[in-house]
Amino acid sequence: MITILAGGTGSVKLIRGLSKLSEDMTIISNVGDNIWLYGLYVCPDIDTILYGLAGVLDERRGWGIKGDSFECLAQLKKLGAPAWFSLGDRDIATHLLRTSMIKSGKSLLEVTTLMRDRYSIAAKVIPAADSEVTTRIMTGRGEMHLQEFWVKYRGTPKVTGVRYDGADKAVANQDVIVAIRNSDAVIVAPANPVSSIGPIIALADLRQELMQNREKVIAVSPLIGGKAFNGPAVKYMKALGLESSPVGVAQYYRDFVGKFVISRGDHRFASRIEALNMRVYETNITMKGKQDEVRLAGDILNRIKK
Ligand code: FO1
Repeated sequence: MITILAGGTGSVKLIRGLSKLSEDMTIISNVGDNIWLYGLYVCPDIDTILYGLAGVLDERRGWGIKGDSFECLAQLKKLGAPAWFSLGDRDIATHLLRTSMIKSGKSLLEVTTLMRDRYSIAAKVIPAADSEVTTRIMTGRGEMHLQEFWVKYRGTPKVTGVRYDGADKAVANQDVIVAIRNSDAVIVAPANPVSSIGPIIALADLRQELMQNREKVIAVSPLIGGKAFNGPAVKYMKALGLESSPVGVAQYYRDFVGKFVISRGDHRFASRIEALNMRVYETNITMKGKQDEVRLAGDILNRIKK
């Protein structure tokens, strides 16, 4: 049994690869980028994982449903509503169902499990917490929701800090704790450490459980050299005073990660990561197509067995 800590776009490739090789898989999804829009509860990372595993993800964008239309959004624009977040028409069905179930008393986990069943997804998908934990970005233009920073302002404002609103009061889903405890390995996906993994490890009980299982936690670097595969990882890392390299990511994870996977071309960083009491594995961590996803997943599973 394996457990994966995951964000959205960056994580889904490895998750898909692992799903082809492992039958017993639990995915712990980030909830920090969830946002309320037009009265709807939108959970981008949960949806990207579900759509990715169901084979309906828009691969070009890395989010939303492939072939979706945006008629509702166009109409909202006509009515003068703020329309900076592109919700597709079919995607809106997910948010409508989720919001109505939550309003009638269901938990985010119950809603996610229903969606997973409807898509016949074998892997368990568990939101890190049922209560709201929201990633807020401190910028030169003031504090804002992560989606406002990334989508509305296109990631341009200067970032001075990041905080996870609600994390101090939130408790992790119990299924998450049990999954970490019972898994043969816990994989930290190559996701943005600050905005995708950060909100998950900000939950004190979850972090504690990971720390107690450090030897079986294996993280895949989301950076090659000083560059992230996509998104603003480097910008957030710099704001937190972290070195923008695989070493900076390893330092951020040092309390709860025992094994760290880096690109073969990043061999020069290996000794500094080993000095954090981590075992370092070097391989090709680029995933350009479905074959790459399965290759990297296989590589990681082989390392776990050793
Ligand atoms: N990202 C964008 O850059 N622009 C969008 O308009 C946008 C809409 C959107 C709608 C649904 C959804 O699930 C994700 C969406 N994303 C969009 C992606 C999202 O902002 C982030 O990339 C994730 O939250 C990070 O994992």
